[in-house]
Amino acid sequence: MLKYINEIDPEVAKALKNELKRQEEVLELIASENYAPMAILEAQGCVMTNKYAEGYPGHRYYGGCKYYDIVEDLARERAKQLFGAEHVNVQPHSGTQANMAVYFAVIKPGDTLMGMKLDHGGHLSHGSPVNFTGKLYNTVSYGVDEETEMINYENIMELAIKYKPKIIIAGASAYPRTIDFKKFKEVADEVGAYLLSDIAHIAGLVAAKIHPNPIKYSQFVTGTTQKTLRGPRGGYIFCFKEFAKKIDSSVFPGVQGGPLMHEIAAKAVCFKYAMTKEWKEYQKQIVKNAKAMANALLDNGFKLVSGGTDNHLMLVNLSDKDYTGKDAEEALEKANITLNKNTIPFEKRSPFITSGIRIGTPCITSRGMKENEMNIIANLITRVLNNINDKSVIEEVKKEVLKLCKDFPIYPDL
Ligand code: DSN
Repeated sequence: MLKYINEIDPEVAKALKNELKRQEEVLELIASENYAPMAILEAQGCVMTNKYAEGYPGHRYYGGCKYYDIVEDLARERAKQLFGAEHVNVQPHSGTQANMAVYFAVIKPGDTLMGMKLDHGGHLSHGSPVNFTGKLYNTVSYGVDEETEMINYENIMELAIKYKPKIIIAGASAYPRTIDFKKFKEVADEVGAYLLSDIAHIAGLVAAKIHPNPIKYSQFVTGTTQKTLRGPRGGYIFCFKEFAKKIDSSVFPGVQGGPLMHEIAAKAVCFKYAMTKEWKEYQKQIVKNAKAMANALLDNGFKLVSGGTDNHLMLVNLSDKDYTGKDAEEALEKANITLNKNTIPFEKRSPFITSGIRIGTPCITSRGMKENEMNIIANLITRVLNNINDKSVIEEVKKEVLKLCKDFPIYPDL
């Protein structure tokens, strides 16, 4: 493994080997991460990294793009078929760039954009003041209901009527419940706004038809391939046919230059995987595992934001504990359990400290783990957090984590 890197650059080779070991030996619960299958890694490390292919299939600004056209067309056709879309652009380098291309296509600086508050589960590119969206646009944010901790569609309607946004963003990066895209469409229609549904987190569930699909309700749908979809890092934009030209020219030459064609090859492979029966079963298992983990944590005395989960993630509310989200993240990391501290709705602490942790099941499901392992992991988490300052308990849990990881390898061929 890494024959050529070893020869030219032993320092990088060492870091790569250590990272593989780390991934194999850690229970990865970060909700936005996953393990790309070998076929995807192969595509990402292929000769298509060598060439410029600015433009689109059949209309390139460089010669020699015959095979690039084949690969991009395959990615586009598969993505459209998978999600039932009229048009897709698979060139955005990331989810944020996909969102940027949509905004640049249809709204102007100073226009009003409405998205979910970051500390209620939204994403930076949905209007956060520290993001370009917060700097370029007039932003209005909606949150979750204080009592149910779920999206309150009546409140969104009231806000939309009051502030008249040009674009409304439905979607989140830390929301454990089903999103009702039809209701978002009713709000958008009421005020004449565009609807952008950002499915980055839930794309795999949507493609497997276990979460409602926003395609028919939204002029624009953006997402990434690296999360529940289990593909390479990258973005895409679906849109109604009438916006196809606008979106394509907003991506290139609007916000990007040459597409990352090796990533697009990997996206094509990812969409092919996503059409298989096994892959749909895998998506179902992600959700079953999340529910099993949520129930086990509730049984162990933890509070969950909104009381549970419908998708691949949950938010544990630690505000009744004598430790913070940061403390929990650090203690669990010592036991080889990786997750991220996360703000909870109506958070009182800073985003660097927080009163919550976010737990996702895509990675551990990719390892082949099922409900039984979710109970074991929930108990390991509980043992660490109930003994957060006890080094010997953390050491014992780490040993059990290492054993579990060994029984469920990620990359036996590497
Ligand atoms: N930063 C990602 C997440 O962790 O949810 C979203 O882009």
